Amino acid sequence: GMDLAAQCPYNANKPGEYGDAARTPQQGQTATPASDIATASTAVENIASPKTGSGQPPVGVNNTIAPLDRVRADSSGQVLTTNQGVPVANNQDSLKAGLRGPTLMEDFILREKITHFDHERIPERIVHARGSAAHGYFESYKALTDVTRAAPFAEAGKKTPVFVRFSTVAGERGSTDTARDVRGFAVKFYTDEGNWDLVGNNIPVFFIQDAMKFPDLVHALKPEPHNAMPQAASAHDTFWDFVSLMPESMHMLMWAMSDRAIPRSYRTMQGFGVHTFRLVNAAGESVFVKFHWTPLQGTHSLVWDEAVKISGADPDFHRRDLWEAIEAGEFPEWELGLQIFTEAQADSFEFDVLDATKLVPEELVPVTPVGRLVLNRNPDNFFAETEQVAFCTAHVIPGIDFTNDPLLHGRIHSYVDTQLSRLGGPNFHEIPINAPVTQVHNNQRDGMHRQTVNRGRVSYEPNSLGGGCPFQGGRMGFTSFPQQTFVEDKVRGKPELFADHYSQARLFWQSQTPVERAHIIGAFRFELTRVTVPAIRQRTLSMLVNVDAELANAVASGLGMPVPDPQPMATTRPVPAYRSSPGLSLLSRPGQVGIHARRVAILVADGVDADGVREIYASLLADGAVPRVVASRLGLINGAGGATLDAEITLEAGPSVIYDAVVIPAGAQSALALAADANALEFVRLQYRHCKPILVVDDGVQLLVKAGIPATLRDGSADPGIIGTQPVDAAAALAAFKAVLAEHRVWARETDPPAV
Ligand code: HDE
Repeated sequence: GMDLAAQCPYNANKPGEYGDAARTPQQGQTATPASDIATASTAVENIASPKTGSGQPPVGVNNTIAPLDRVRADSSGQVLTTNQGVPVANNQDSLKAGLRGPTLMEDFILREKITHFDHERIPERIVHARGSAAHGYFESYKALTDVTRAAPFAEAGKKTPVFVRFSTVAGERGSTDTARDVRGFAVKFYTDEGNWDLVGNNIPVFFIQDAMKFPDLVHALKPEPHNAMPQAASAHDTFWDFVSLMPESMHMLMWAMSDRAIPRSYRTMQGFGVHTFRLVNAAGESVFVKFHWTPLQGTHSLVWDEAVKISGADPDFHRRDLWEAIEAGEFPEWELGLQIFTEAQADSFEFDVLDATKLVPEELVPVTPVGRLVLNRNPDNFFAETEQVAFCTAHVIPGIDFTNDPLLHGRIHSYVDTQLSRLGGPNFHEIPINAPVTQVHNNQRDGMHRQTVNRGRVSYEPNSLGGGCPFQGGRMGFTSFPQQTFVEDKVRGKPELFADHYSQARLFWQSQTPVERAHIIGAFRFELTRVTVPAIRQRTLSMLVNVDAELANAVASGLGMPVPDPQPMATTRPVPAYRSSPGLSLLSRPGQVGIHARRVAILVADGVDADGVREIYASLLADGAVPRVVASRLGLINGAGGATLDAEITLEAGPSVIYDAVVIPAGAQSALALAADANALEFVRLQYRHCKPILVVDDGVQLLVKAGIPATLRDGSADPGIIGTQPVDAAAALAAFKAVLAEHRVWARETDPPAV
């Protein structure tokens, strides 16, 4: 059989969990020697950490990991205690007045246990409740001191520890990962000048321009208040009612209806800071900046039918993907790119850079790569780290500053405020995952759950009793950029340029490939089909008319509705006439990065060419892919000629949608046995429908024939994604299969409605 032990997840960054050290009893929390704590607080890279395992310097240990050791607990070899550290003799039975008598009030052990349990849950995030996170580092390619004094960019090769949380927006904490939704991309940099949170999304623009509308947007998006439906979906009346009355959302809707909203993986999404921020250098000079994260894994998405089915097959699809990739040492990476421009340049743009529904086209300001982000360690505890992490747009450091984007200004308030109820008070910065690696010194005191033991009697400034400490940093500290402000009347309103709601929506549409356009049409059709009020459908169509006639026609025809008149424009100014910006298309982004972490199913039954399977398996594994032997049942498979295989998962537990590609090995008996199992027929049909590469060896082709899979495309040409239907050189066929797998999908095969 397969050597499964060799594929067991092993992450060198967590030796304590999976290495030899896992067998050695660990210290419990209270047993931490004081010397340990002192070492941890010096927080330099590569400190040997006795509590993460063997005591050898763990690969990739970073500043956030070492201080967290102070609070890591590992119970191996330890006696069970109460929260007061009292050893517990019996954890099975409550204390009773006789074996059949009532439970006694004095059972403090039972009461402590139940009381703690009763309070295990905290409020979930009002948006972005569902998420997954990982530790890693940011490494600057070069010094950016000419434009910013921000610590992470101080010198070439400088590494700053980070914690990154990805999320969906609409769904509740337990909702499915593959909902059609925007994804959060929040990065906490633990810099040597305090924490900087870049709280972004996987889409570079937003639905609304002003924080005033955010509660309305979220109320419209979330499950409807009377019946709490639908979960994790925008396809319902209240959402489309709201956005069709808010034409400023049109640009974002185009992105949200594109394949960006159904990523293949968190690892294959771009990230964006969205707002225009400021960089400020040591001389106090400032430029504007937009932040871009580009995945080195390529930019790939699911197809909608697949996303829907994955919701049932594996609602943790993205969480699992991120976790498994990191455990397997396939550390995901993103390149940070900056669009840097001056205030004078911004004044010349045909849009307002303070308007978060607009992006700065790359043709106007190129994206300059400045560093890379690597995620190399999974959290030890989901609640302590991923749930309790508090990202706040107010968390900036010297060198990073805000602009007057009215959406950003609302966020600067909101994120700190929401943590007060979510994490229960003003000391959430002391929760280990939120604590900076720099020391905190100020005169803030007390409050719920205070951890710090502040010494001395001075908690005010100025003081003489404490020698004036802690003292103001002056120019060393954060100084707001002295942006010139003009005295104007107080007003509730927007600049005129904010009223152009369609130019960039059209730019986005025009930049998409035909395949991506078809998917956008399909997404609007699906969402508006779920809308029950015809007037809302019609109003949305009237917005689409302003974007593009072909788009509006196609969506209207899918809904069986006539194309309405265009919605009146909010602006009378001439609007910019953009052509296209290829970088806005996922499919035209370079993404040839091999087949790392791609999941490949190998379908087998008795009579299969077991040696052939073993070779293909080893070759895929060697290239970083994740092959799996899939069969009708678990256990031993008797291959042709006496060789055997172990089935790793069944067709029922590992259905088509969770694999990126399928291999049908040689063996007529095996192919025919599989063809008798409807799960196998459905498997290959869905692989075909979802445009996935299919490697078929020799007589294995009988499974494709029985499943009714056409060997040619509609135009009669050979399907470039079905490889090896003829007896060809096995090595050449496998190489061709890998090449198609690296491309991810065979779009030429796609039809609407699906042909198979
Ligand atoms: Fe958020 N958003 N947001 N948002 N947001 C939250 O903060 C808010 C916006 C984003 O992984 C909340 O801690 C307002 C834009 C991410 O923990 C809350 C406005 C962008 C996350 C909040 C916006 C985002 C949040 C809920 C409009 C992309 C998850 C829990 C003025 C640039 C962070 C929390 C994580 C979370 C408010 C708009 C991204 C309520 C008021 C634009 C990635 O504070």
